[in-house]
Amino acid sequence: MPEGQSNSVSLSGGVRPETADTRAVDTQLGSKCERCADQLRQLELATIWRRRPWWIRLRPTREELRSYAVVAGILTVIVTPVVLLVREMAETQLAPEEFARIAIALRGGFAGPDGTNYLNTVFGGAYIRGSVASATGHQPSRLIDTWATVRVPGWRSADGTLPVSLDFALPNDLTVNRVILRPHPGEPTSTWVRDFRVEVSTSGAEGPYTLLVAGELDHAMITGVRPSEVIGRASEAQLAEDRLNVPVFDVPETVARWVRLRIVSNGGSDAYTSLAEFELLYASRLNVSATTSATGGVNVTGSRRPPS
Ligand SMILES: [Ca+2]
Repeated sequence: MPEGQSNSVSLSGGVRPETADTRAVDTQLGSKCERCADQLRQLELATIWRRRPWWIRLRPTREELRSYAVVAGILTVIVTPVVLLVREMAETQLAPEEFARIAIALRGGFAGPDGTNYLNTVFGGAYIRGSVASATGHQPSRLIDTWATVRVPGWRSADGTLPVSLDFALPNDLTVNRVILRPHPGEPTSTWVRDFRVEVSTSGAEGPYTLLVAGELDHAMITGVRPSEVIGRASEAQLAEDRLNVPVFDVPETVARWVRLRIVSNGGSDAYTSLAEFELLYASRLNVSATTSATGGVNVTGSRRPPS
């Protein structure tokens, strides 16, 4: 055998002399077989993947898991603050004034069936001072929170002292022509305000004050439901349903900035005096029949609202 050659077995089974050419051919055949083997493995894997059991088919792929994680992260970022806000709102007890602000916003304005009440806190009215102490939880601000329902406490004096003087301020000079005093439906009628005077001033909180109306709240003219105490939250409709029907006191148009309510007598109680709401309003198209008195105001005995 010449040098540089070796024997190898040929495909025909004979002995083939190994040369540089035969080694090159073997190398090409070997690489081609490796590619064939890879393709066969790929085909086998594809067949196994297609024939995989159903429970394996249900398993998410890594890419799917990554997508799910991204979506879950986005939802967590968006939903968590909303959930916390809703929970905080559900646990927050709204003050009557805040509830009134929401109710007025939902109603779309301050004007109600009796006119526009300028004295409520949402409009800008404020309590200044009183001549007597008030009972705990029944402060004078309850007189201008818009509510006259058994579900919201009203004002109570600390004792039976009479007369009582309570001063308030409007947000600015405003023309008014109606006064309404709403008793609290949950309070004994003996504590309800009976004789009263409303005086107004444009000079200052110290006065001088001019009589706007001296009236008697005739309890016999007050009608409506007087439910027993209700516990728990209530919607605006429920808050309004036990509001009593009360007389209104219509007066000539008068400009006012400071307002003094003087409660002269009540229904006979010597324990305390109560009132749910004190309203000073402007109502359009009034038919005012009151007579101007010598004091510059009018004396009116509680009369029902004129027909509209
Ligand atoms: Ca009230």
